[in-house]
Amino acid sequence: MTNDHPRLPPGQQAVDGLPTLHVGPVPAFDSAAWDLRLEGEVRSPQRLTYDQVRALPSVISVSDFHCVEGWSRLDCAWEGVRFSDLCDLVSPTERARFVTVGCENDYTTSLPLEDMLHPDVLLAWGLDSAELPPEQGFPLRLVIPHKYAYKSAKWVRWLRFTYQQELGYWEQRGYSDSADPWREERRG
Ligand SMILES: Nc1nc2c(c(=O)[nH]1)N[C@H]1C(S)=C(S)[C@@H](COP(=O)(O)O)O[C@H]1N2
Ligand SMILES: [Mo]
Repeated sequence: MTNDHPRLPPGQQAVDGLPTLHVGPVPAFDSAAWDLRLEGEVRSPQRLTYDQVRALPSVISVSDFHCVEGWSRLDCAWEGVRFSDLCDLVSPTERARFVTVGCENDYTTSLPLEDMLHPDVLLAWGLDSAELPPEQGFPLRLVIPHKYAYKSAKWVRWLRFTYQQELGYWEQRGYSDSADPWREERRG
């Protein structure tokens, strides 16, 4: 991201731990039954097993995490695959403008494709040199540091490339869809 804004967004306080926050129970993970579907406006839809996901080229990317409720956790060292690398696998069509992210327990969010393509946007399985704890999104979560954390969906199961935007779980309930922490876009 650019450095033309303060590191800590307005109205945020840095905290030490990562407070755990989600709707519904922590889902069980069965690697034999689990898959990740990449679908919609793409030339080659994919269905990846968990082993296939973990075999993709991975990176460690350090970024800050900003929850809309006012806490920020600085310097999270996320490990996973860049969304842009997943994108290369499926080759989006010219019509692909948004991505809807679908999770266990019917949690969803969505983002413009352009935002998803930033190099610090990962599908992550690790944090700070350890596997993610289940309550923090294991086996796979989205990390999109330049948006409020309700966009960083845990327990991701599918990514749908779309032409029309599909509003996510919190976005349908009054939270901002653009969710830019430096503009304090908290409510829609
Ligand atoms: N599947 C799912 N992902 C989710 C949520 C959720 O309810 N379900 N909550 C979001 C919100 S509001 C926040 S602040 C972060 C919290 O991430 P953490 O529990 O790892 O701190 O997860 C986000 N991802
Ligand atoms: Mo949040």
